[in-house]
Order: sequence, then C-alpha cells, then structure tokens
Amino acid sequence: MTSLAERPVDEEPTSPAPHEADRLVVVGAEDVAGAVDARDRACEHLLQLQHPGGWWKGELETNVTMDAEDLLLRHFLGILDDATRAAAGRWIASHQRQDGAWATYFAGPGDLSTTVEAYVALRLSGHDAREAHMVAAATWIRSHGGLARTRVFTRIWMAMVGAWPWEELPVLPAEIMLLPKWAPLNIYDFGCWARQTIVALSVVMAHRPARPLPFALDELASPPAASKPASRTPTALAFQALDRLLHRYERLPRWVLPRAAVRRACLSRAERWILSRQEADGCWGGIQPPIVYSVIALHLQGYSIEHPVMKAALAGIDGFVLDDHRGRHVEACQSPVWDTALAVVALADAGVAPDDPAMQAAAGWLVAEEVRIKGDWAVRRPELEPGGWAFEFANDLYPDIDDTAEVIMALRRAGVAAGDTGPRCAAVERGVAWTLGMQCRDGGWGAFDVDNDSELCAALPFCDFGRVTDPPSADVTAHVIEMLAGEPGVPHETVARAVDWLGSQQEDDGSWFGRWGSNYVYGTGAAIPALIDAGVAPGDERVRRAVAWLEAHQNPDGGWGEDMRSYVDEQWRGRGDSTPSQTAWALLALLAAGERESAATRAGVAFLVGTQRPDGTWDEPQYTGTGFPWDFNINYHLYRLVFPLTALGRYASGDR
Ligand code: R04
Repeated sequence: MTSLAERPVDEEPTSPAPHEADRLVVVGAEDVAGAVDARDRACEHLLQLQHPGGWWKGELETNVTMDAEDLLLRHFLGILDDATRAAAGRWIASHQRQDGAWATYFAGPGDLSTTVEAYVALRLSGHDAREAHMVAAATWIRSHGGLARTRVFTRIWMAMVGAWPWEELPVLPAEIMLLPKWAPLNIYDFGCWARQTIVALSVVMAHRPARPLPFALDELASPPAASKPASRTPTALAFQALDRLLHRYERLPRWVLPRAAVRRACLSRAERWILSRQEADGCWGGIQPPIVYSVIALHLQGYSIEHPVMKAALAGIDGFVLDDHRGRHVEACQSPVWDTALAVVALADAGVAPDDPAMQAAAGWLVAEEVRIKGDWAVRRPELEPGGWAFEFANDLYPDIDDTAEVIMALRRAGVAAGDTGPRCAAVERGVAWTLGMQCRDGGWGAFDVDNDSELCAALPFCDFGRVTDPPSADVTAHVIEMLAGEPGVPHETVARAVDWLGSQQEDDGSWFGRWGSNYVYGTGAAIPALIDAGVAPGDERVRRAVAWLEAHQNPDGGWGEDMRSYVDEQWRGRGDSTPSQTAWALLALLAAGERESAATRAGVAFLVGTQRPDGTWDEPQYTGTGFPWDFNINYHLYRLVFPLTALGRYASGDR
C-alpha cells in the first residue's frame, strides 16, 4: 500500500551485511520444511488469483501523473464529470509527501514534473490554492525552478491548457513523417514507445491548441532564468541550432507556399499512421502516453468524441481505470501476458503438474494471445514471419521479445514440448523463430525492435525523459538465452554469440545492469540462470564474481533490496531495504550457481519464510520494476508473490 513517503530523501545506504560466504552448511530438514510450507501457502494464494479465463493480472502501479493527465485529458476533451474530478483529486491528494511534493516511487524523492502535474490536477478537481497542502506544493515547485524546469511532456500539457507558451517548447515538426526509414531521426529509429508518442505529439504541436483552465497558475511562476542550462556537446549544440531553425519555420506565415500544403500532407500522413495502429481495445500500444496523445491528435484533426474511432478509444481508456478499495486510479499499462507467464513458471517450480487444470487454462489462454500479424518490427525485418507475444491484452503491432521468451518457458512448463505437433507447439515454434530473427547485430536482444540503437535520437532537445531507443539489454538477452537453451534445433552459434554478449555486459563488480527491473539485483538474477542453462559451469569465473557480488550486498535481515537511486548514484548499487521480489531474484541466481547450501542462500530463504503474510503472499510497497531507468518506475503487484514462489519452489525441490 503506497502512502505518504515517510523516509527522509537523503538517507545513506545501509551497509552491506556481514556474511558467512565460505561456511557451507548442509541444508537442514527444518529449513526445507519451512520453505515447503511457505511455498505451499504462496502457491495456494496464487492459484486463487487466477482469473476464470485462465490468466493473471496484478496491478501495474506507477505514479500520479497517470491520474493528473487523465483529468487534464478529460478537461481538454470536455468530458470531465464531477465524480471523476472528485475521485481523482482524492487519489492524487492522498499520495502527497509531507514536504508538499509527489514522488515517482515509494519513499522516493519529490519530482518536479510529477508535482506540477499533480498540483494542476488538484486545482482542476477543486482544491483551493490557499489550502495548506496546496501552498506547500506550490512553494516546493517554485523552490525547485517552477514550470520552466519541468520536462517537455509536462510543459506540453501546460501549453495544452494555456499555461505555457508553445513557442517555448522544442519543435517536433510533423514533417518528421517525411523522413524515409534509412534517414537519421526517422520515426523507426526511435523505440516503439517513443515512436507512437512522437507521431501523435507532432500532430498536437502543429495545432498548438490551448483549452484554458478556469483559473490562473501565477503561483507556479518560474524564478527568472530558471530554464535548465542547455548541454554544450557538439551534438547538443547542433540540435539547438536546428531547433532555432525549426522555430523560424513554424513562424513562417501560413500563406508561404508550400509550407501549408506540406504541413497538411504530413498531418494527414500522421493521422493515417495513427488510425492504422489502433488496437482491438481502441487504444495504441497498450501504454498510456501513445493512447492519450493519439486521442488528442485525432480530436485536433477533426474527430469528434462521437466518432467511432474516438468512442472506441475512450472506452479503451476507461479500461485502464481501477476503482477498488483504495480509490479510483489509472494504470499506465496492463500486464496480463507477463503476469500469466511468470505465474505459470512459479506454479511449475512449486510442483504444480503440467496437466493441472490451472496450468492448462493458462496455457490455452496464452496460446490464444499469440500475435499472428506483422507489426512495426517488420520495418527492419520485412522477411521475418510473425510470431511471439505482447505484454498486454491488446498490442498486436508490438509483441516483445521478453514476453515471448517468458511465455515459451511457461508453455514448456505446462507440458507444451517443442517438436511435438499441435497448435500449441506451432505457436511455440513461431515464437522461437521470431525471436531468432530479432537478434541484434551484436548478439543481444532489445525488447521490441532489432538494432534500435541510434544515438542521435536521444540527443534531440525534445527527448528529455526516459529512454527513446531500444538497444539490447542484459535482462532481455538473459531471458532469451534461458528460453533458447531449452529448445531443440537452435543453432549453437546463436546462443554462443548471445552468451558472449551477455558476458561482455558484466560490470567490473560482477553484477549486471537491470534495464526492466531494479536494478543490478534484477540483471544479475536474470543473467546467472541463463548462463548456467546455456552450459556455463557454476565454477566459471563470471558466475563466481556474480555470487560474490550478491553475497556482498545481502542485508543483515537475509534479504536483498535495491533502491531506484541505484540508477543515478553508484552508492546505491545493490542497496536498499530488503524486498520479497529482489530477494527472490538474488536467490534464483544463487540456486542456479549451485549455492543451495550456502549461508547466504539459507538466510535469503529464511527472510522469505519469515516475512510471508498469513494469507501466503508478501507485502511489497517498494517499486522493483523499471519502465525507464530512474524516470519511470513500476510496482508490479504480482512480483511480490510469483518470484518468491519460484525461488522457494526451486529451493525446496533442489531443482536448481
Ligand atoms: C518487464 C518486461 C517486459 N517488457 C517491458 C514492458 C513493460 C510494460 O510497462 C510499461 C512499458 C512502457 N514502455 N514505455 C512506457 C511504458 C510504461 C510501462 C512509457 C512510459 C511513460 C512514457 C512513455 C512511455 F508501464 Br512518458 C515501453 C520488456
């Protein structure tokens, strides 16, 4: 349960635990009995969470910009009702920190852009600027530089509601739609999430709409010259010059031909690009930014809220709203495929048989979720046959390699054996072939695209948030290696190149960076099981160095934890309060490395056993999932259960 962040923001990392790495102990019967008991209660709990349709979906908790932007979107479209206004206001207000700001993860520091959006949304929901919590927020905002220091996305929202001049934003010209796919900065050089956001926003920025708020925001005025000092690298300077040129282009009078005609053609090209990517749920890409900006872009292109395209989109957006005992709030994305795959693996590790009805229902659902059409990935791989799985319910144009690997491993554990015949095996075979075809030139895998590693994209003044490309990551590559190692007929050379690439990514301290989970504990927890499955010996120097790193970062309570600050501060690498999911990731690595009987493993298991709730799950307010390192954090509510269950299952069975 997230609440006001209680902890001071400048807290020092806790010191690493003293440990007894060298003292090997034979696992005692009572250790295993405790783990078995905890495993069985966790297993029971997970089975109860399965949807009758066969799938699992834990909440994907992020931050209050989702709720603030939902309110601003409804204001913009003129569809904001009083009940939504009040409920969203309650949710946002309940997440304010004591210092007046809002954070982007549990116990994290205040974040300026998040705080500005939350503040404006609260005013829109009726909170008076003179109330104490609003004064605290406005004071915090001013003392951190005001609107001028917020990220581009926040200032775009402010411009859309008339509170920031469009002229003072980097230009994103709709003419980007004219760049062919071989040209630098063409839309396919951006990661798919940035691509779908950029196309929609280029339409919005061409229209420069302003639907003013019914109040002024003078209290957020920036101190003079508050803008971020611009970077002075040669690339940055070149892009700043380009931006000045683009501003001049935007200022050309409308009658200057062919400017108006070119712009109109680009806008209609962008409009068609968006329309052709609307998914079965009425949304775009399964993630909030493309969804929200696509709706606004189409609206500005003349689609009324009564248009079928818009009606489907707005109904789809309502599908991201959770209204539970905690109140109304909005998910950034939904994770049913990912959660279901992880749940099946966990149940299998806990000893649930492949022919168990729960496993079979899940396998049937997963197979029906297979993507059978080509998406944007095919721009770079036009000859590759479609296959694989996306993360969400409806995102057929953007299957991802991480989900595909995890689903194939889950199906294997549910008895779908490669090489057999039948529709389930055919789906697995297509998934394996698609994955093989998506390997990057250096031997690793990105999440959604192949060789998506342009360095120019990130240098654009427009791109000041998150990651805008999708280069190979250690965690995705590790999951693919683990999957491929269990498949027949995979060329040895493919796996060998991937293993070499993964080895090349090991940090000097023995750990691996976590791109999609926090952080080095996640990367290391993925890498070691993969290397072992690929045939690397437990005594290999890479494995030993990782084990030593994990042991050196175990907390005194036996668990592992790693704060999001590890993405920006070396001091925080491998440090933070112990959490169930991160403890499980460390244990998965240790078990794979043959450390079942070590003191570190036994203490980690004891941590999980000792912190389990009576109902069989664990508490985990900490965010351990990563959307973008540091900039976008995720608390996957099922992680607290599936990963401990997997670790306890493997420990108890001695399988790893
Ligand atoms: C865990 C690994 C599976 N896969 C990653 C998928 C994660 C799903 O969750 C999100 C993905 C997202 N992408 N981009 C955004 C995002 C949010 C998610 C995103 C967020 C904010 C802004 C723009 C994009 F919750 Br602004 C890919 C590998």
